[in-house]
Amino acid sequence: MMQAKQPEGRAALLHKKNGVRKLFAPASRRAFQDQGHPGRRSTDESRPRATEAARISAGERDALIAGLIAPSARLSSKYFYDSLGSRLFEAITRLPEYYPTRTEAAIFARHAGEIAQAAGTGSTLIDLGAGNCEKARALFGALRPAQYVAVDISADYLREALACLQHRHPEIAMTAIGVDMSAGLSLPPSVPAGKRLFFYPGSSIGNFMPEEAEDFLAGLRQQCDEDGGLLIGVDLVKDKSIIDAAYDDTLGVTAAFNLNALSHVNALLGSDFDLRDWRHCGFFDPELSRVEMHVETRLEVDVTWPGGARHFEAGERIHTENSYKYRLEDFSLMLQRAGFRNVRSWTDQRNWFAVCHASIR
Ligand code: AVJ
Repeated sequence: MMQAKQPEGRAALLHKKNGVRKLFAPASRRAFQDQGHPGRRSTDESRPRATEAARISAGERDALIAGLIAPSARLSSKYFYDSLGSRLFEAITRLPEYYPTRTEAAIFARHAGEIAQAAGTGSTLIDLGAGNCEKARALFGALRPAQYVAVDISADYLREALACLQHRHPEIAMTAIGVDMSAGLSLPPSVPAGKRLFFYPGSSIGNFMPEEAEDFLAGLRQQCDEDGGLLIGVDLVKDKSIIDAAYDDTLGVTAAFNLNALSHVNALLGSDFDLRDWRHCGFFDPELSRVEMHVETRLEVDVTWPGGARHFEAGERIHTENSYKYRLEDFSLMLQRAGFRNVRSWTDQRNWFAVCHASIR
């Protein structure tokens, strides 16, 4: 776990309100601020407030606040992915401990021929959570899609990636769609109805609760004609120590990724989370078969935003992510309950990760 440097002695870490440690009496507190103490944020001016707050809808803001003030505070994992967060995730995929991305890539590389045989060529490849579009690009040769539709929450990041990709593959029609899929997916009419191949790699399906995952898959099934299909990656249950290391790496990149969600929330909400007060917490719970990520406060703090506030006791957590791990048999059954048939799967030699293809008929 990443241990950030403690800026002050232990006594100073007892309670903090409005960004100022309560240790100081009001007069000395002012003197402290006026000196512009290095490394200490002295005023609110350094925080992005109203300008960025405009980028969140009223409904989304309400949902975000509801999570923050809930007795067990929670924050949707979609808040990881601002432009820095998307780049931090990309860095995670290159960490030695983070096995999913490279294991999945090895499965795609090794079984590309068989996968293409199952999935067919000339499809409209719909990449759900496309990110840097690397995974789809690696399959273009085998799948030879007629059209590529990249869907992701961070549209700016997506457009950059797609511009570069279109340049390299002028033969494939490409579209970028920026949507939040956590509320289900709806495609614009410009995406042809026939021969849709939904591509959902990376075990992103693990972010859903299992019941929601099944509903989401059933929703994809509904958006396929009879000639459609699904190509999906899923992380499998394995030894706890391997999973723990993947979600709490020694470099602290996952910690930065997790804490960055608070900085993203500050920008959206105008809140005053001080990232130095929070630590990363990520572990596999074998009972629930999921990784849980939390941010945990090192001390008692009050976090405020325009129109609201939340008190956190020392050690209190905000739950930021679930990442479910499946048994292949269970996952295959889920695909079938969602309305898919002919489930085929490919795994690595250690059985750490699986790629599944399923069709409609
Ligand atoms: C993008 C959801 C697949 O759960 O492994 C990586 C996100 N969180 N490290 C995952 C993540 C912490 C990732 N997914």
